[in-house]
Parts: sequence; structure tokens; C-alpha cells
Amino acid sequence: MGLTLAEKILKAHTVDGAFVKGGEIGLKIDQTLTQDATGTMAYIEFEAMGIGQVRTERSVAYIDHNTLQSGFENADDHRFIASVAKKHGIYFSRPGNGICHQVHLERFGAPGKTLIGSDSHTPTGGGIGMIAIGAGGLDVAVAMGGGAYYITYPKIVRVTLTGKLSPWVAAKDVILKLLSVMSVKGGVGKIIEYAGEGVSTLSVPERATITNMGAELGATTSIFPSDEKTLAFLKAQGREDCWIPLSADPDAVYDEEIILDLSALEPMAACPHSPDNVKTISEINAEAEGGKMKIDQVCIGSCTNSSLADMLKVAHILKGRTVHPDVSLAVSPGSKQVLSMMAENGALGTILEAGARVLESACGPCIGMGQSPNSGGISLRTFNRNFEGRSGTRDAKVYLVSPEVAAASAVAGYLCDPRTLGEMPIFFMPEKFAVNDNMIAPPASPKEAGSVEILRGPNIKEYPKTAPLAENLRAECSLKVGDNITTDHIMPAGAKILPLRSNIPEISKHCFEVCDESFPSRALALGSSIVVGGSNYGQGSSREHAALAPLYLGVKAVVVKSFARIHRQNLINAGILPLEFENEADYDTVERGDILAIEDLRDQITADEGVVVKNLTKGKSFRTKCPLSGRMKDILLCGGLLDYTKANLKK
Ligand code: MIC
Ligand code: SF4
Repeated sequence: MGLTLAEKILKAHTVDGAFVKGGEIGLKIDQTLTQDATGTMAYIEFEAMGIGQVRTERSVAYIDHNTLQSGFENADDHRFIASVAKKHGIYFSRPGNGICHQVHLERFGAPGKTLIGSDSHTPTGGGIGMIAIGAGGLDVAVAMGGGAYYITYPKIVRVTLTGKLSPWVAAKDVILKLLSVMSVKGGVGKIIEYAGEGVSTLSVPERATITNMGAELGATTSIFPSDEKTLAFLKAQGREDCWIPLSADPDAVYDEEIILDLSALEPMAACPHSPDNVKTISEINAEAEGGKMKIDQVCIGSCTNSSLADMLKVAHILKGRTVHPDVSLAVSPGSKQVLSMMAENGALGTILEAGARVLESACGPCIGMGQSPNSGGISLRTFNRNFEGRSGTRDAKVYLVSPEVAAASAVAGYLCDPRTLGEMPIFFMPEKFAVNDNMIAPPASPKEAGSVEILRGPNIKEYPKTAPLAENLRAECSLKVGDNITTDHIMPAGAKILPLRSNIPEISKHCFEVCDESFPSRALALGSSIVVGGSNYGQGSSREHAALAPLYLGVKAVVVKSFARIHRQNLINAGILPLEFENEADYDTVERGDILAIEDLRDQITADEGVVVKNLTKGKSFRTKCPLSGRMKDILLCGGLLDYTKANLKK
């Protein structure tokens, strides 16, 4: 039986566990990436493990999220990461060099390699034929130390692309369509593998837009074959040496197949407040007053849509036009390379002339670092997430669209189908890109590493206290939330809170504040408590702070209908028990304030037969599932991955 493309790479990297569906496999990791918002904590953890030099082929630390320096905190974190990188053999991409996923694709990604990154959009690398997976910072720290990264052998979904995109229809519309078919939880436990004749019609940046937003499907990762298009991309970057052809065997067996006809797609948008709430532009306008949805803001950029090709499309649409007087247009090119090339070829001038506000090459508005919309504002964004409040304005309405829709709408002042602009401009991509890695600082040589001093600012605090899993647990339900709770609900980001990423006691004061402002003080006062939630709990980002803040606040267990992959792993890594209702109806029987008890917890975890939770207030019991591999059990029993790793290193 042949192998799928993903299976080929997974198999070549499996160093632990049997290569069987549903089992846990440990993967050798070739490359890692971190960004600054998760990186400070990841490097605090790396340091706590006491490992010297990284043991990967390539590890890169990017500064791209917390670039608004409205106090000393972010600058101190940047300096800390720079010094750790220099000391431990990690390449350091300086602030201004661009968004981690865009830069990694341009300068480091390679077909057939494995990459894990402390950011959920790491699967962007799948656009170039890598197995690239988002993970918590602690998992990345372990991989940097040479440890395997563990995943459940996923189901493999073949998405067969037929036909060819029509003019003005974009890669963004492909992934929006898939989100409308599969939903934000449809990809959990799956790898999405693209195949079919439509693949060769898509460039690497287009493929990367699609694999990037595979994160929104909840998928473990997404991957495209490595072909002539991949070679052309690598050649343009002067990196053709790392190209290898890669595709599935003709007799590969898939768990599911979805057929998507590219020719049948039309411009679409994900409506507030979920990436899978997808409608066509014409449907949305038809529902709006006067048949046109007026807009207040347009933001173009993010790791999803900030390539040179995206920027050139935008420039062509804006050429000779002016941004509508009621609209604020912000453009953030994805990397220094993209921005320099735009400056050289005149696209930057065109965009400026049209009235755009050009921002630095960073995440910026995508993570609420500035550009929050006006009250109740309608913002069109080429980004990947439109969760409530993420933009920094709680009552804003964010629509996710392609660069084509974004630019056309910025000029029109309302949500505009770009097909109304007539012929699509034709332009050619340069064969060679401007390569200048002067903003990527190499690490010190192993000889000099010893004398590199780690520079720590006063905002950098230690990892929260952990303890081995208790024998018996008796705790109050401190919070009950509904379905699809995102990590942006659990641990909000934005310009005010992000500077606290290396200070768990302070950042914890904002935990769950979107749902219930009194939660942090209540949980802290209780000392230990349990959170109850619905399905797809913890979807979205990889931020382990959504587990570390609850850990600090004394949350011992989270009982939900189902979990998102990375967040569940982050809870285990933090030593917090992730339980799932065996019977979802039991969710309705628990209320905030109920006293819950679990007896013989360690034995129940070891026995692997589920965990019984007694609701002492209601005088009832319910059963929960907690499927764990042997390794995961040991991690939980130890009190988390940090303690587990330290204990194993001692051995
Ligand atoms: C995001 O897009 O939500 C982030 C910010 O990039 C996160 C990481 C973080 O919270 O620092 C992610 O996607 O993992
Ligand atoms: Fe940055 Fe936004 Fe991409 Fe996250 S989704 S890495 S915040 S650009």
C-alpha cells in the first residue's frame, strides 16, 4: 500500500511509537521557530531545562508580534530573546525583518523537513511541502533540546483541487470555502493534504495562504506537494539546493476525500465572529441596507496574505485611485524582503499615493497591536481570525477577505466584489527576489557562547509553581463557558496585555476577562478550582499562556465537551487535567459554584478507564474521558512537561 505525502515525511521522522493510525508517534524535529509573544516563555523554559546548544538543524527566533513598544516590557523581551538566541545556537530575526511564517517560508523552509513553531500558523510551511506544526512553547523548547515532538497519528484528508481559479478569485477563497464545508472543528485530528490537477495552478504564496488557514480548521497541519512551482519559489530565493520533489504515491489511501472545483469559486468573506461563518460577497451585500455593506476600515497583511504577490495585486487595484474618505486603509507587508521589493518596483509609492497607512512588517493589527477599529466599526481584513474582541474593539465586526476584495472595497467604501472592476490586471512576478539576510543575526560560535550574558528585564518572571497530580481533588467550579471558546477568550492578547507575556502573575489578571471579569480574583481566592466548557474548547492560537494563567490561578482540571488539539496538549504540559464529558448532556448538570470531587485521581488516570467526577452540590456523579498515551500520563502525574523533562534529563 502506498503512502500519502504527509505519511512519507512523518514516517521518515518517526523516532518513537508505532507508525499506526490513532497511536502516538514521536517525531524528530528538523527545524523550530518561535515568535516573541510565545518565545520569551519558551526560552525561559528552555533555560530551565539546562540544555546548552540547540540540537536541531535550524532554530529561529522571530520578533514580530509585540513590536509596539509603549513601555520597556516588549523591548526587554526582545533583548532577552536576542541574548538567549546568541548563546544557544539560535538564529535571531530582528524586529522589522517580518512575520515569522512569511520569513521562514522565504528563507528557511524546505520540502520534506519537519518544523514545529510556538505559533498556531506554523503550518504555513506546508505550502512548501514541509510537515509544519503549531505547538506550545514548552514543546518547542523540548524539540530545541533534541527531544521528539509527539502527535497522535492523524487521519489524512485528501483535498482534490480541480479546475483553475477565475479572475479576481483568490487562494483565500479556496480556504474560506473549505472552512464553510468543514467548520472550525472539522480538521481536528487530521492532516489536510492537497492534490489534483488544480495544485499546479497555484503558486507557493497562494498555497501558503491555504495551509496557513488550515489552523482555522483545527487541523494538525496542511501540506502541498513539492513540485516545479516549489522549485521556482526556492530558486527566486536563491535556495534551490534544498528542493526535492515530493508527492503522494498513486495508490496512497486516504481517510476522507473532499473535491473542490477551483473554477466554481467566487469571492467570499468570513463574517463575524468565526472564520467558518462564510458567505459570498454578493450574499452579504444582499442582506445589507441598500444592497451595499458600508465599511470603516480595511487592513491588508498578516501571515496569511502579505506576500509580494498579494502586495502587487493590491498596488494594481489602488493605482491611480484614492481610498474612500470614510475608510482607513492599513497595509503591513509580510517581510523586509517584500517591503524592500515594493519600494524598488514602485508598488509602495502607488499604495502610499492612494492614501494607505503603511505599517511595519509585523503582525500588527492582526493581534490587536494598534489599528483597533472605531466603536461598532466594520473592518475588512485579509487576516485569518475574526474572533470577538481580537481586534481590540469589542463591538467591532471583522470580515476576513482576500487582498483583492480588501483593496477594491477600500476604494469603494463598501464591501465590493472585485469582479466589478473589469479586467484583472496582469503582472509578472520577478524571477529573482531581493535576498538580504542582514536582519537575521547568527548565533555565537559554541566556543564564544559561554561568555554571552543573558539579559533579563524586570518584567520577566519565572514559570509558575507546579505540583505532582494530587491523589484526591475537591474543588469548586469557578467558571462555566459555552462552545468554541478560543484562546483569545481564555488569555486575551492586544497591545495592553501582550507586554505581560513573560509575567504570568500579571497576565493572569486578564484571564477569561472577555467572558467574566471577576474570574481571576475568584479563582485566586478559591486556591484550587475547576473550569467547565463546551465543545472545541481552546481553539485558535498556540499560546500556552491560556494554560499557564489558569495554572497560576489554581485551575486543576478543565471539563469540556471537546478540546482543540494544541490547547489540550498545553493543558497537559502545564499539569492541568483535561477531561471530556462522556455524555455531553452532563454539561447541563454542572453550574458555577458547584463543588466537584475526584477520588483516587492518580489511580484513575493510570487505569485508563475514564475519570468519575462527583458533583457534591448536586449529589450526582458523571463520567469523563481522558485518553492519554503512557507518556502523557507520566507528564500529568509529574505535574507537567517541564518537571517531566527535568526528571528525565537527570536520569
Ligand atoms: C495568533 O494569531 O493568535 C497568535 C498571536 O499568533 C498566536 C500566538 C500567540 O498568542 O502568541 C498563535 O496563533 O498561536
Ligand atoms: Fe501574527 Fe496574526 Fe499570523 Fe498570528 S495570525 S502569527 S498574530 S499575523
